[in-house]
Amino acid sequence: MPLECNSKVADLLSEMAKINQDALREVYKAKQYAAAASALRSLNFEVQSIDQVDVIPMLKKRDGKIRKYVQEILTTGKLTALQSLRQRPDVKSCVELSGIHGVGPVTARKLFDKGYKSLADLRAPGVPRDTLTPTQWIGLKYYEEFKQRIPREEVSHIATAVREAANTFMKDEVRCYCVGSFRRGKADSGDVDVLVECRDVSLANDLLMHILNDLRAGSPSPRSGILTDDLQVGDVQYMGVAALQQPLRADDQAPPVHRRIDIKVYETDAFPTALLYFTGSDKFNRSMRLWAKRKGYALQDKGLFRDRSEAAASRVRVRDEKDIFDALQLDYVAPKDRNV
Ligand code: DCP
Ligand code: MG
Ligand code: MN
Repeated sequence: MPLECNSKVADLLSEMAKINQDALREVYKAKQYAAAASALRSLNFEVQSIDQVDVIPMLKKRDGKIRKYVQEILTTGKLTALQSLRQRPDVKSCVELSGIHGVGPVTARKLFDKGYKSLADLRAPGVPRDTLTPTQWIGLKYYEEFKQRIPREEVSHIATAVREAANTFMKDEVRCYCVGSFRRGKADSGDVDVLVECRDVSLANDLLMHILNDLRAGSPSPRSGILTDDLQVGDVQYMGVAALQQPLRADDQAPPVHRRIDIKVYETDAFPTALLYFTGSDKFNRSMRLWAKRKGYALQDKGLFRDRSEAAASRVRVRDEKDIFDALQLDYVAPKDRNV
């Protein structure tokens, strides 16, 4: 259970991080704010006076800026530096524009400099096609929908459709997992992540194309129309948009919400490491990768390698996630415990 006061301080610091990342393009500062916020969130006691933050090394220095901000929030409940940043028109615009899927901070700033200061400006009639890439136009179209969290039940329905599509390609069942935050047990997710196994690596692209065609409008399958737009179609990786064709509950009148979906196909040998990687969290991955590196291994989505060369010959044979933990002399961590 997060502690109320700590999360209030942390939320304001997270907003500073976001503004530094998306609008000011101060990447280093953004990381500092985010790190301080996450350290505060992980404390097991409520911070009431500034001396108590001494347990966080990066906040220990007396004249540190973030420490002073924390102090201000603790005593006044506000952060004036943040309040004035929020008022700046360029900051407001860049935060809004970089919320469009596919628009990074640099593009957001360019759009702002060209005079596009809001979503509404980009949605106005007569905006030239080449103002955004095709992917960014789709991001703009579904801006509000992509911002909504996806309930677990809906994630599961969309992933099931992908699994059913995959299983019409091969005679034997293929392994198909709904990964990301869903597999870590979260009640809702930001997108739908699906990992599909292909036993014959030479058929991986065929399998992915088969799945996509099965789910697109106009296919004869009962799942037709679930995929509504493509963002990026790679050989074995797909990023796109999905929407359920029927509401989850019969009495639900609202039209289906468009969701971000990622589908990835991996060969059997790489499947366990891909499963580990795409289950995350990204922080959990970072610490496990670092651990592997210290032991002389290279841990990637494509495999666990005995040395840094990542040559096929140095690939460690793993049949499941447990084998990866074993090889690295780690106790197995269940997906629900990887939410670090
Ligand atoms: N991943 C990673 N590093 C990245 C991006 C992704 O290690 N830079 C891995 C870990 C993630 C997984 O891929 O858990 C899926 O990426 P998502 O961005 O979909 O993140 P989650 O599914 O964890 O969260 P969300 O609910 O926001 O989708
Ligand atoms: Mg996800
Ligand atoms: Mn994803």
